[in-house]
Amino acid sequence: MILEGEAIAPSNIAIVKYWGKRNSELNLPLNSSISISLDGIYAKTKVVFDSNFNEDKIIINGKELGIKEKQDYATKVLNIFRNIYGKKIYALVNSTTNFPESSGLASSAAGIAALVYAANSALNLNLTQKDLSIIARIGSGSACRSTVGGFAFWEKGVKDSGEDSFCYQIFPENYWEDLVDIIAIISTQKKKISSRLGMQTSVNSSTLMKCRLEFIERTIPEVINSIKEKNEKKFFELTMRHSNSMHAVILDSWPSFFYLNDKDLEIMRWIQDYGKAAYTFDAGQNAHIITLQQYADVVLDFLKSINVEKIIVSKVGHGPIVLHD
Ligand code: 2P0
Repeated sequence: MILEGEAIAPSNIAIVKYWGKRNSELNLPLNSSISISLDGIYAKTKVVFDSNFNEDKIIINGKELGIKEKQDYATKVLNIFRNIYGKKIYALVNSTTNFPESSGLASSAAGIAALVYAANSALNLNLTQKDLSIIARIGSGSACRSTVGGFAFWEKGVKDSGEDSFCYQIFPENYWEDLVDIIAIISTQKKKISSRLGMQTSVNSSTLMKCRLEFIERTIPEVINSIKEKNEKKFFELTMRHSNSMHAVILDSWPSFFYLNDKDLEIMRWIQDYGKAAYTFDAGQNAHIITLQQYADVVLDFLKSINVEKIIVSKVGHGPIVLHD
């Protein structure tokens, strides 16, 4: 028996960031987070369940994953599907991103979100977006936010089971049409400390973590409101403060690590002086500069003047799409 499904899902950039878990097995976060699904930056994942297979095989951008890598992400997700389906049927997963792996953009969120949609289609399970976001979250936390388009809200939840830690859309992709994300690829080097290890180190050691969690609780309604009202000044300010807050916690962690470099600091200074854009950085050196279409050229001219490796311009995009032949 062979069952196939294929889907695409967007990458996302967090405005309110996920940095710290209360449960590592289920990827239950310490705080709720908010992200933007990115237009044109996506993963395409095909899954083939075959009763003749005796193990899962995962290929990402042409490279087969080793046992540990596959168990930590895709196999965890496939095990949940096998449980729901009620049969031990293994799969071949082939995932590609439309952006170069070397660009330093995270591919796991998009890849896993596409995998859950592809598997749901292959096994004909008709699970809801909410259910799929929970399964994606177990694969990789931020993947749950790639199960919707537009502006995504990942509810941290309070239950140990994780059933109330899921993601939903708060505003659709066409809500704030002139918002753009200009991604400056600063370095294509793989980061030394993974997000998974980094956030655990922060949970174990950062004395600032408690303040950050209070800051997030207090300002999440303000972030949502700034999007609702398209209040760019407030939205830019909060975006930068949430990025700063995460990187402050990271710097405060021990053993110490830090993702930002001199060029990033130069970008931060320039954006703050410019006043019509926001920077936000994930666990890496690449800058996401959120601004409005009418200011994009000024930002692009600045980025060209400091010689970044590559620039990608995106906007708020749609959610996953299941592909049919
Ligand atoms: C985020 N990041 O909210 C934050 C900002 C990185 C910095 O979510 O262990 O790959 O698989 O749940 O989702 C990256 O962490 O971690 C991340 P796991 P994940 O986008």
